[in-house]
Amino acid sequence: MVEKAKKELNIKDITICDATQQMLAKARREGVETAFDRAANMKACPIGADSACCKHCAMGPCRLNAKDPYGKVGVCGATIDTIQARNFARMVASGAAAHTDHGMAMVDLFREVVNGHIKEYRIKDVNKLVQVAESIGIETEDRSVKEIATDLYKELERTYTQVEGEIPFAKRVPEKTLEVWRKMGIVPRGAMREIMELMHRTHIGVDQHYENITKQSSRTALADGWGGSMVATEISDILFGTPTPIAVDVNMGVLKEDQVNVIVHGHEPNMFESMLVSVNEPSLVQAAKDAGAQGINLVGMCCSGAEMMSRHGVPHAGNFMSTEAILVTGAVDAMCVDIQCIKQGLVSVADCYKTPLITTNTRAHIEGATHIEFDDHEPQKCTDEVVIKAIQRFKNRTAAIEIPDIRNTGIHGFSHEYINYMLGGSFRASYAPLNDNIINGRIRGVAGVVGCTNPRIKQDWAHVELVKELIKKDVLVLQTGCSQISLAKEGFLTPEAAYLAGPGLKEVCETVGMPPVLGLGSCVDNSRILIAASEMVRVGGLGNSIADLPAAGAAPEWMSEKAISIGQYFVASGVYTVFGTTFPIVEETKFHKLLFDGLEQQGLGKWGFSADPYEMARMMVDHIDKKRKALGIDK
Ligand code: SF4
Ligand code: MSK
Repeated sequence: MVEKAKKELNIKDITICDATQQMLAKARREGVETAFDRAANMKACPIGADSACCKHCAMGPCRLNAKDPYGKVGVCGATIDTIQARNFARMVASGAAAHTDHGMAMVDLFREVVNGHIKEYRIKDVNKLVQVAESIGIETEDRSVKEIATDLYKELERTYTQVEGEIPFAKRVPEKTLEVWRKMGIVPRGAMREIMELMHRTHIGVDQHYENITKQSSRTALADGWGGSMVATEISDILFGTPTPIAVDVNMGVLKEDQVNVIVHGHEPNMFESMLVSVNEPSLVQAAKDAGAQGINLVGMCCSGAEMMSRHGVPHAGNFMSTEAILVTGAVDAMCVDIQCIKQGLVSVADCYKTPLITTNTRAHIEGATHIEFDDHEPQKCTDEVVIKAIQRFKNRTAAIEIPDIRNTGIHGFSHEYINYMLGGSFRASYAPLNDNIINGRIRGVAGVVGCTNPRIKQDWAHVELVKELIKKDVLVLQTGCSQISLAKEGFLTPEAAYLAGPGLKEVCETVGMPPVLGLGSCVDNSRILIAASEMVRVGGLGNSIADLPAAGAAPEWMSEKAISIGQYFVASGVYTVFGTTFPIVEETKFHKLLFDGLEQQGLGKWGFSADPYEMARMMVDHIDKKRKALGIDK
């Protein structure tokens, strides 16, 4: 396999990340296979790629013909529209489940901290606690932290379990957006109910109207964006601190040859927080020194990495498509993972370099990895053990070590609160300067560019080219997840990158001293973009709903079902959302017309697709201009 891949792949064609290129070359020399090789050797199934097949029952699996989509139906009679809508719905359900289960774990932790059962974590950001409580109508005046926190826990728990009525953060949705949702019957109840209903509806023989299925997809996705994800972000801020801008090094050069290198990769901040304590534990630091190391070097990857980078300035080594490549350095003494976006392929690469790959979450074991269960009630038990294993591996290093000498310093940690503060003035009114700069045209609009990297497209390339085009056209870019790391590696998250922006955006960046690309954190922190959008509506001058804003979203290299859920909650919130690489749909079907046009006519946003980042930029800028014109601010 690898031999064949060697002939087929030019490393420069599969990633623009220099460090990943260097490591893929080393992997080739050492006969190590990665997802890039497997992607080259496994053509994506064309029927599945078009979402023209169904395996929802044993009368099938059935496959229709994407070239003649109405030429036949499934054995049960399901049409192409039903099949596509159901497949799409199940992606939304799975993605929303991932975010909301993560959010619920954060709420569980919060409850245990508030009732005193967990002492290792505490409420770190009391201001944020008060602010979140007030945003959903909890009385805070003359009340203790414990009283407020207890009420907040009870309220936020409803985000998951509420059987009827609207979830708590529906109160944060701009009135006109909420009105549209109410009219359509898509204001979410608790996520458990929405996901359960969506799975029920997509069972054989239940909901067989693509429009009705898609309505429930919207409701479920909204339970993610304005529910599970938003709660995860807010609780994490309350417990671990709200990020503020901080200079951080990104890229594989953050590994240190003379230190014990521990990588944490995944999505939950609690294990990573505990690891931060463990790597600073004096007895473990001494043990590392006794083993001949200069110290213990903690590094993040993927989304928990993005979160810890934003909060604590922990260096970040790379995004999703670099997680196998970094093991090839030979310098990783332990990779500790929790949930989401952990490739099973890490096991064999880690094995080649005798790096312990350690799973920690009860939901996510991997065959061949070592499992050390993480328990919030005694967090350091797990993370200390990981560090001990890493020290042992350091002592017995045998692999040839080669660390790419590349580090890119950038400014990360722009929470929505900080954007408020940075753009001037008191809370609430403080989005006014952003709105003013949009109204006066210095900033043309705002774009969220987010999401994964995917071996079906040159790693980082579409992210970087898209963002370059957008800022050149005076569009302020907000980023999260792996996309943020793609741009950080290219130096865009620095105030100095303002010179790459158009004249208006450049002037604003230079005045405020901010980068033209603002990094907001992990995938669940896309909820920060929703809150920022709501604030922009509330401040005024840019219409009455999120759909009125000169704004657009994109995930140019997406790969996960979570990305589809995120895309659908942005669309349902009123945002034009453009995906790249591929889209699971047959063009010109009724379902395609619904997603790419009909939803907008119903008062929501709509989907767009292009595999070409320049075309994506054009589509987004055209949309922003269309909204500016509608607002009468196009001159
Ligand atoms: Fe085929 Fe219908 Fe069964 Fe799907 S649900 S596999 S279309 S028979
Ligand atoms: S980690 S969902 S690859 S952004 Fe959040 Fe990155 Fe996408 Fe996973």
